[in-house]
Amino acid sequence: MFISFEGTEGVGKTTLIQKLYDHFQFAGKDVVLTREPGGTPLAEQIRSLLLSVNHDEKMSHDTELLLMYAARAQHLERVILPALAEGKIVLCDRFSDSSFAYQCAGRGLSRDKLQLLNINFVAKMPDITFWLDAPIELGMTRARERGALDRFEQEKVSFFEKVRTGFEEIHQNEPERMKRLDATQVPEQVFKEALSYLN
Ligand code: Z5A
Repeated sequence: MFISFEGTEGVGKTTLIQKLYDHFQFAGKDVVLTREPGGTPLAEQIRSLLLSVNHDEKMSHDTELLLMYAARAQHLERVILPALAEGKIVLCDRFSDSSFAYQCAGRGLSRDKLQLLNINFVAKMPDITFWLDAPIELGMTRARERGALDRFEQEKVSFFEKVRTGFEEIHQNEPERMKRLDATQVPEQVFKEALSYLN
């Protein structure tokens, strides 16, 4: 089973994934925990490029989109597809829904561009996606206690509001795959809600 986790920053994706990882391991399942952008050494290098604020020039939106998919292609081929072929459970912190929410809804890139990339480079979509939803300010407050902000975290609230609308749109279009979790709840409750969809 391929499970992805989506949402705006600081909503608790990493926290939930860790709980589910522990849960599956305790149950004796073979489980792989991974993330995007990243998940392989090469894709992690692309992640560094994407998140770095130390570029001398502004990264174009198209470049950002293509780097996301370059990392994803590597990640799918090297990690996700082999793990699924071996019958493992894959827990992935963000996947292509993030590209729709951030690069299309957030940055304003056309859906046609994204669709072209998905059709050609995404051989497998998640079986289930958890969208952790919470007001933008709540996630920002949680996440920003960590310190230095990456290139995405430096965006304004209005950008993240658009991103949230993007996730809402996917949820409306694909309610069977994308489940909305109320991320304002305490972590234990978010975990229980997620489990209820898996049992
Ligand atoms: N991006 C993109 O644009 N396009 C793409 O296709 C992809 C990604 C794949 C990096 O992602 C950036 O890449 C991302 C979008 C872009 N940028 N942004 N924003 P990332 O997933 O690495 O970055 P992130 O979203 O900023 O992750 P995060 O800040 O680590 O958030 P999180 O994993 O959802 O939250 P957390 O680490 O579990 O929790 C944050 C804090 O809140 C922490 O102190 C927890 O202890 C606390 N927490 C967690 N849950 C709770 C609850 N329920 N109550 C109270 N406190 C909580």
